[in-house]
Amino acid sequence: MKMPLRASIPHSEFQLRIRMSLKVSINGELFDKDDAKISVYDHGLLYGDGVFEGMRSYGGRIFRLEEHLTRLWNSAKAIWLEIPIARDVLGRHIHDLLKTNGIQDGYVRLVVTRGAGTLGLDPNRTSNPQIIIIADHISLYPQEYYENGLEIITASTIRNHSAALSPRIKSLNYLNNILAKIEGLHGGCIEALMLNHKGEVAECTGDNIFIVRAGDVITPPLDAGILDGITRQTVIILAREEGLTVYEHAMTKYDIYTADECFLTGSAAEVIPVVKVDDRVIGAGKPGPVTKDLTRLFRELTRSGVV
Ligand code: PXG
Repeated sequence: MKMPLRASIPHSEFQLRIRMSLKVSINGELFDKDDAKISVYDHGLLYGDGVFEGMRSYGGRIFRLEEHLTRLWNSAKAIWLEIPIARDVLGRHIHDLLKTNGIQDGYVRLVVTRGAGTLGLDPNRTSNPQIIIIADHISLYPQEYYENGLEIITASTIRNHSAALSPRIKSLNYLNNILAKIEGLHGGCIEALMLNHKGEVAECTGDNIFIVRAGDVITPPLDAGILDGITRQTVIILAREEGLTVYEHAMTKYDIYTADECFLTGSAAEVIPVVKVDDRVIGAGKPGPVTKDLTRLFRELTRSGVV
């Protein structure tokens, strides 16, 4: 017998779900998650014309908010998009939304689109940029990956050529990375390594990459054509504070295959070990000591209340 949908949810739980409905902010106005909508004429949708940030909150505070806002404003400037709100007001809106949604340790997606326009590329024929803030619960990589490490493959899709679209811009045009991600998924991997147009290692589809060799920490430089990751910046500082030497060096796949350790960094993933790349076992095939140290230090920092 078919039961009506609501009958299957105990009354109190149903009420709880209603009360817990997440709010989404669009231009400072709050909407229920399911009612938060923007125009199908928005150039963010029609052309990927816009910028975004993905941030973490710990204990209800955004980690490295100022760095994220700086990157957002720089991304916007690079695409001639003026963000029609003051930085500190936007920061307040983000924290207010976390509070409204009752989120302590969560994920915030900040999106600024070019706005609704005509069916043509011309950004002058769009209305105001739309500022969207989504504050939701974080879905992390499964814990087993942190314990045993990830396996990744190199995608054939290369990172955007810097002269075409700078990878420093966190734009709504993520197809380049999505194609690489699909290649990874087809190979049974949740992340994929991307090279640049010179064949050097750039980064993964949503994470920066590091290796450890003879105790030194090495990561590709920004001019390898990568996103200036905020977790990457933080891990470089933490490693140096630990007395480790950190190099920002161009590297090839060979350097990864022959490394002692490898790990990825990103706001969502934090620090996550990699133990196999293109079927080559990295180092001892399990998360190495430097990776473990940096994972712990990053966790301590983010859980310490430092923003
Ligand atoms: N490289 C790329 C290409 C990214 O998109 C990072 C590195 C890491 O940067 P941060 O500043 O987070 O340390 C990113 C950002 C997601 C998601 O939903 C994650 C990112 C981008 C888009 C979506 O998991 N990571």
